[in-house]
Amino acid sequence: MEEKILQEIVAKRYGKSIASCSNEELYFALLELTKKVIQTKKRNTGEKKLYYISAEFLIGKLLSNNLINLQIFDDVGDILKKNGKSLEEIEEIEPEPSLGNGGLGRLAACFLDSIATLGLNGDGIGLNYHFGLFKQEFENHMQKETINPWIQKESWLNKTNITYEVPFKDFTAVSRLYEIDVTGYQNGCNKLRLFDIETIDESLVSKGISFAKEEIAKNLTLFLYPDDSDTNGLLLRIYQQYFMVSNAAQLILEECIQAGYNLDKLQEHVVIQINDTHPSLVIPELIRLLMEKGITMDRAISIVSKTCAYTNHTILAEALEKWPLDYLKKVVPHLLPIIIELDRRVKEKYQDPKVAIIDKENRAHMAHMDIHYGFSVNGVAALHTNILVEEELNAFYQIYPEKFNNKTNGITFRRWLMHCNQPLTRFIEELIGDEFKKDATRLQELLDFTEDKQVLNRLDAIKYENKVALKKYLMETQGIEINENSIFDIQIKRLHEYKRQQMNVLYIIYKYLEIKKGKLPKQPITMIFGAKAAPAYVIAKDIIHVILCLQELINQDLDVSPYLKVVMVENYNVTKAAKLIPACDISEQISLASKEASGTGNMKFMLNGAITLGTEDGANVEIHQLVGDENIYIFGAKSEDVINHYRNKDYVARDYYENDPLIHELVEFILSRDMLLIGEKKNLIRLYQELINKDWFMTLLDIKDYIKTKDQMIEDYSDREKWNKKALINIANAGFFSSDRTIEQYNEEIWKL
Ligand code: 26Q
Repeated sequence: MEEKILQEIVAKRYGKSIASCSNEELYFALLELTKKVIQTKKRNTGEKKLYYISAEFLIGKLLSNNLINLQIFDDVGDILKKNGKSLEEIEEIEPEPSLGNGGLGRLAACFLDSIATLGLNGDGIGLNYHFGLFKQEFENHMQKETINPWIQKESWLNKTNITYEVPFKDFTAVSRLYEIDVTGYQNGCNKLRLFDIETIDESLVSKGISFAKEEIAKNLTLFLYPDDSDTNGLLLRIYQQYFMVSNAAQLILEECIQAGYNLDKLQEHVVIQINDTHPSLVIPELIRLLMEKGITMDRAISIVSKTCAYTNHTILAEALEKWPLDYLKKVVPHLLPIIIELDRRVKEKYQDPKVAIIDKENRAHMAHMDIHYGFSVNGVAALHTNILVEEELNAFYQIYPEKFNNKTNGITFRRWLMHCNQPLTRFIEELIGDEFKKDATRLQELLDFTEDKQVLNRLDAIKYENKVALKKYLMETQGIEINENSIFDIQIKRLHEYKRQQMNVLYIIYKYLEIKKGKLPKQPITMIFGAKAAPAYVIAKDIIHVILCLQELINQDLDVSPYLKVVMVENYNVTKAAKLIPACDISEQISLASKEASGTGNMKFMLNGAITLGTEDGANVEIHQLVGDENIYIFGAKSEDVINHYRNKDYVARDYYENDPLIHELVEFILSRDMLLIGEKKNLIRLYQELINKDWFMTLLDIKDYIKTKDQMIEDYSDREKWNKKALINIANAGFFSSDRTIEQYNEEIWKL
């Protein structure tokens, strides 16, 4: 069936047969084919609709994802094979839409997949950034940023004729809505709705990713989260956020009016999920628009408060958005009276300055507005929600205990198992059938095989096959050779001090020095990193520099390189994650306890049979509970300890550095002759100073326990049967982390669609 359609498409487009098309031609033909098939699918509908508003949707490439969900992946693969083509190679042609920074954006993408799969009536709303997260290149052991375009003449985007006017102080922007179909696995479709402005001027970009920030009409949707380190950047963020939510609010109201709903009962037909504080201005904007339609302010506030729900993704104070009123006045003066009134009502009832919307410095706290004027506040893992309730947001919890709830994150198994790890998927099917694809908890049935040597050997063989595939990929893309018989230890995530890539760096130094002294590990180890650092985040970039220097140093060292190898993958993104995760043995989840809200990479690794090396942080806590002490390696200070250190201000990095000879030696190595020969003195010194004088995320507190635990892990790896059993137990217990489960909980407890 598909074969005939594909033949027709290529004949019409290129006047050729499938076999004589290039991969590029076939990619566009498959795009057309997939869009055709989507047209035949039903749209999810209902009396009530979810609008998931998010500044980021890190959807990644969509071709395979859609083919899988439409259940034509295998057929299309076979047709191509028959014609001497490979879907995997064709996929390489597809540009990746990197419309997110990391976890929060990828979560939104997984959620869209699950919402559609569960047949729920819900769309995503966001912005159509022309350039996704910057493309990372390495030059002289440093990160260099360049633009990352993804929109082509033909793409997944469908242009609509929906446009709105968005009023700013100095001009009115005219928007245009684009849509991407979201296919559910064996179910109906929804949409990702991305707003754009037609006056964008891509030629505004000069060197790297710098651009003229003043001409808002020309740059509003040019970039995802531009640099916010200067005033113009910050203002642009407010422009973007208001543009996003004003369009969203207008679209929502228009859809309700078209459906004939009474706006007075908006909450019966609409629920808005506010993904972190980035879309928070939707609250005053909806109130404003309802008032324009003749509804009183009291009523409007009451309606909106029953319609909006807020998800918190962080407890890092610096990531919580507070907008100076002066800035808001420059961009959206018409929202000011509403925000001031919302604040006045709060202050009238509650005198505690901690719960005010507008603080003494005249800044509006977005999260505070969300909590007062939304009906639900959720954290993203059990530990995270507890910390919100007991610490960070306790003053709010005292007022509104009923609003607080937890929704432990999840991942879509369609992408993070079925697509990225086909050998493992097929093997699981052989063992327990394919019900796990719709009901992930069925993976538990794998526990019947924990003593089955044949099964454990097959698991080992699949891991090996995936390692060989990664080896080939790294050779092709970066010209780097790795040893498929070594332990693959992987840390892939945004570069941030709290995630502690620098602690992993100290371990590498430790291992390097050990090997130099003749203490060889039982197995060779390959340490793989993938991470982008925010362009203005100086220390994060210094950490990348150190990793790249170590990569070179060790590579050149003939004593050490047979046993230890460091690889920093360039331009880490969703596509690369899908190639790295199935090949991993050790999953590095080593954030300072209490700082990682959840983590979702940890879940992807577990599902693919890697063993977690982690702190009791975020969802690691829940992984630990599910697999038990035997099947995870936990180390480091607990979150209560960490919170106490901050409270008592009693952590002094320098004490560890001065009093512990090993720690001293490892930190000193950063400024060793060998490192200075390869790297830049300025960058190395800065990181060194940071570690001994500040170390805000307590690397030196946990480093010894980390080294001990990781060494134990490497030791244990040699008992292959025991290790493979751990891997199987991890896979079997990963079902809880399906985003289908997460979305069912959102729906049952918050959305009620
Ligand atoms: C805020 C203000 C100014 C500029 C930028 C920002 C900003 C941008 C992006 C703040 C936060 C983000 C992204 C946060 C994020 O990705 N958080 C992650 O969310 C995941 C999904 O819930 C969790 O698993 C991770 O633990 C959390 O770090």
